Amino acid sequence: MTRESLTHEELRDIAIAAVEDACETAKNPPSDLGISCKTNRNDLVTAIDKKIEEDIAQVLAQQTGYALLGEERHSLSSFAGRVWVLDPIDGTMNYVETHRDFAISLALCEDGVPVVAVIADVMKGAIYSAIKGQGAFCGEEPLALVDAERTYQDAVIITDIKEINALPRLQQILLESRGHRRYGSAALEIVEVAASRAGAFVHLWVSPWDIAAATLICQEAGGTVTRLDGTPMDIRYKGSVLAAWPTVHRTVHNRLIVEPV
Ligand code: 2AM
Ligand code: CA
Repeated sequence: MTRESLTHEELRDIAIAAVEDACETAKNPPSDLGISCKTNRNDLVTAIDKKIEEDIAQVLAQQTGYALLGEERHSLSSFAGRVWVLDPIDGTMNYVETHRDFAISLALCEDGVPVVAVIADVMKGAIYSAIKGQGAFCGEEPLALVDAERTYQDAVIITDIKEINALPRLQQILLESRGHRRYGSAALEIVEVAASRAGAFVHLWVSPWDIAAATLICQEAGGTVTRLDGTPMDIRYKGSVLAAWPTVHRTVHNRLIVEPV
């Protein structure tokens, strides 16, 4: 068997096994997390982020040989062909401070398009996965398709104070909705949309590793994932994200971007 002939199912199983091992690493840290700041005092990395990235990189290199983009230490020269995209801990602030709502997010992309996705909600012990064209799963259970008709007035919306400040029209939408929430892990927040627990996730600045896996899981559950201006999601680039149930997506995009004030 050549590496190119590995099927999406085989690659999903390789990804799930690597992520499950990493969950054990995340749940059993040494007493000193080795915390350091990156771009600012709230942009953290720990020794566990780095260890998980190294461990998963090693397993994937050995079992597949494909290139890896990882948040902490792995860059790419190109997204051509099969490429893994890894966030070893999405929600590092939660890992350090709240001890919940952090994820391990791993996607396989083909020419920049996610085709296999695995996201672990580490503390809940839940593994979400998807293969392009085959639906989304939580463990062995298929995720039900999201309600394409339901409106934002009947939905919780996930967003952050930065977005509320930057997008004045968002405030009124939130007031008309069932309320807003924020968990602090973009991958898990998009999974909330996929699992029908929230109608939309609005974020101004996400990176490829935050959204590669979550985009596929949400789309496979019937959600719509674009940039905030409605242009298609291209996970190769940093930018905004609007992930939502179809009607919620249409109306939130309209209210935020299209309708005149
Ligand atoms: P992280 O924990 O991997 O850094 C919290 O606001 C969410 O946004 C998390 O998913 C976090 O991922 C991500 N995030 C934090 N800082 C970011 C940045 N500078 N660019 C993109 N995403 C960021
Ligand atoms: Ca991270």
